[in-house]
Amino acid sequence: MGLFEERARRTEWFLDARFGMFIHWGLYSIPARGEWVKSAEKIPTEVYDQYFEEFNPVRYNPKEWAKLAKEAGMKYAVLTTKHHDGFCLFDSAYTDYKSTNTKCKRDLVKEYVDAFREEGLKVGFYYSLLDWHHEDYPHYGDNQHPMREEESFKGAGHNWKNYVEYFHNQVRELLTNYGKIDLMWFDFSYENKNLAGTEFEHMSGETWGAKKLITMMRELQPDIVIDNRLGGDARKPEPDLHAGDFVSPECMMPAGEAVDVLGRSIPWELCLTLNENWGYAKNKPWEYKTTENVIHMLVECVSKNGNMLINVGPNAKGEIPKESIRILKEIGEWMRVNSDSIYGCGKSELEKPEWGRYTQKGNILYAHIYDRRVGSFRLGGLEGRIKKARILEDGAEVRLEKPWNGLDYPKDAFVQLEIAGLYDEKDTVLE
Ligand code: FHN
Repeated sequence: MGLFEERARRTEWFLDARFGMFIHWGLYSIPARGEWVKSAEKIPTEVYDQYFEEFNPVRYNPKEWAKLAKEAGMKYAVLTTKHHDGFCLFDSAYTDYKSTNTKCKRDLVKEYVDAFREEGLKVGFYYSLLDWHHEDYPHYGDNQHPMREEESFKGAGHNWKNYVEYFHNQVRELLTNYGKIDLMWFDFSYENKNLAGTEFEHMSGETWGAKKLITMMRELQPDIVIDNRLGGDARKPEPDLHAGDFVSPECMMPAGEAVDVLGRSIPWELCLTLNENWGYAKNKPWEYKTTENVIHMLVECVSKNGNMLINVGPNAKGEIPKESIRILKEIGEWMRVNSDSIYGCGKSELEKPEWGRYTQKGNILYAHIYDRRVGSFRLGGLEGRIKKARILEDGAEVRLEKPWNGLDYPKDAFVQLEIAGLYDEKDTVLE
């Protein structure tokens, strides 16, 4: 079986799940100015370490997080096991900079895995390739982020080989000590999320020992789904080994589905924040997205064969912000009656209609109607091709006779139709 077929087998659950929870949490939740605070404010390690001494999330209860994710209709979650500041939320044998050495003395990752598995969700780990704490990761001046300066990245005075060995060992721990892990989300930066790996070759692939790392990971967890941020090109007929199993656009909706050079669909996942911040932040009064906005983005991702991973940033006490909880519960209300148009669905062979979007599963078409201020409602030129249509939420029949008299629901409702029995190109009704 080639890498393309292997990728298709591994990502079956991922493509069915469509919707997940991203969780950015760590020491940075104490300064509450976002996860880049150490670099952005040039905080010296000895000052930042006050947060390590103080960290004690007394109200951390991942069972609540897992219940919220499940209630929102999410099928998987991805927790930061280590972000760029190098702090590990798990009991690693390779560092003292870990949650089990803080006041809480807890393996936060283990509790997360147990709680989310108990709720039936797939569990994923985020792991930052950057590490502003490890002595052998080059801290380039104030920036601490030697993205662009190759010469500094090789790190005069740093033993790069040691750092690569360190993070390979930690990945081994994560994939050995916590049971079956379904997804690994390596993170470097926006340069790595595009389709063609990264424009910074020196920060990609074998810089990270990617082939050896992936081989080890597949030995430990043969079915694990891996993202594309180790670099590599997912578009090749035989994708690079380190190109991972899905591409990971961030915060910006792709124009269309991800395809390889042969036009074959590539799994992809849009990760995005609820309020412009990944880590907990109080200093940026940026608005939260509306629930409707998030639902429309989820529908758009699925209509383009993609997933959506929406982020929450718990605070220093271990609680998800109330605003995030409110939005996720409202999304759950919508998913409770419309998830048939999301789970296991993907792009329709039909052109996008002007009044909304289609998602499709087999020969069941779902019409997501955003705006019917068009008077009589037209099913995008499908007249005569539809066997029956029902409003997804309540199963109500939709009249298909002409003249189209529209649907008796509020003028600008966001309604999902289940349209069964489309005729295929041979004009035979598909049951
Ligand atoms: O620098 C990180 C950022 O903090 C956050 O983790 C996002 C999430 O995908 N990834 C990087 C930015 O591309």
